[in-house]
Amino acid sequence: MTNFESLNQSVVSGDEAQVIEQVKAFMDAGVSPLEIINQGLIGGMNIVGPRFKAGDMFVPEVLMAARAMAAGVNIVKPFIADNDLPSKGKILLGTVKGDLHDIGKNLVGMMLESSGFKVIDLGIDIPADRFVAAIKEHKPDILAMSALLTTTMQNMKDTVDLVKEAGVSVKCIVGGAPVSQEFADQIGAAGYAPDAASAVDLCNKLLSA
Ligand code: B1M
Repeated sequence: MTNFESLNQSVVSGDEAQVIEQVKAFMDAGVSPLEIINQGLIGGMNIVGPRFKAGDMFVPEVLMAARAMAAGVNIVKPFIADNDLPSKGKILLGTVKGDLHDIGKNLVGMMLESSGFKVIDLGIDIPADRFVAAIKEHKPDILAMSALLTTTMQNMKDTVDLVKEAGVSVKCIVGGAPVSQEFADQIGAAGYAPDAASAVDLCNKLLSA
């Protein structure tokens, strides 16, 4: 079994150069890109979260960790997206209005891409009307929204409502740390996924139904 502890620590300490070096070494050794992401890079961010919460890490350190993680992801990403999988469907993705968190959303996008979905990522801070305009333009099968703040998750409801009002055909799904299945049910979303891998399962399920 591959030991990712040292890569985890490089992410935590925000050492971008070391993350790049270690990720390259794992790739050269033939370790699966998904394993590098899930256990090495996400594994590192999973340590950062609780430390930030406990006040043991501060915003600049968290940003450095996020940047180091993104540098690692950038190396691995082409090897996942180039899997030559047929497109299973189109997913429109974005973080809702007022919310600038994108690490989890980007992981969801990468996992979806690597599973054969075409992903259109609108980015962060996306208001409901921009989601609806993009649905009209790109005609996705699924709209996947991310929110990391209890305040911004309410904007998912605004988007679901506007999608219904606009009469566009798309399945809305939601995710992000404060979001739950109960919340998804309350706002009339078609589904909820607690993590990136579950988002892939959910999209597979919704599009095969
Ligand atoms: Co922010 N932040 N942050 N932050 N930040 C949290 C979310 C927080 C929980 C930290 C805390 O206080 N304990 C807290 C929210 C509290 C709350 O509302 N419940 C918080 C706060 C308060 C804030 C600010 C308000 C801080 C301030 O300025 N006072 C501010 C808000 C800015 C804004 O958005 N308007 C802020 C800012 C920031 C940074 C810019 C410093 C940075 C973001 C950098 C970036 O994203 N580019 C940041 C970070 C990094 C965090 C923490 C530490 C880590 C988030 C993260 O990336 N996790 C976070 C604490 C924590 O999570 N414990 C925190 C790793 C990532 C892989 O997980 O995003 O959960 P996550 O994604 C998962 C799942 O949730 C799921 O799959 C992903 C992968 O498995 N998922 C989906 C996510 N989206 C999905 C969509 C789907 C499906 C699944 O679609 C269907």
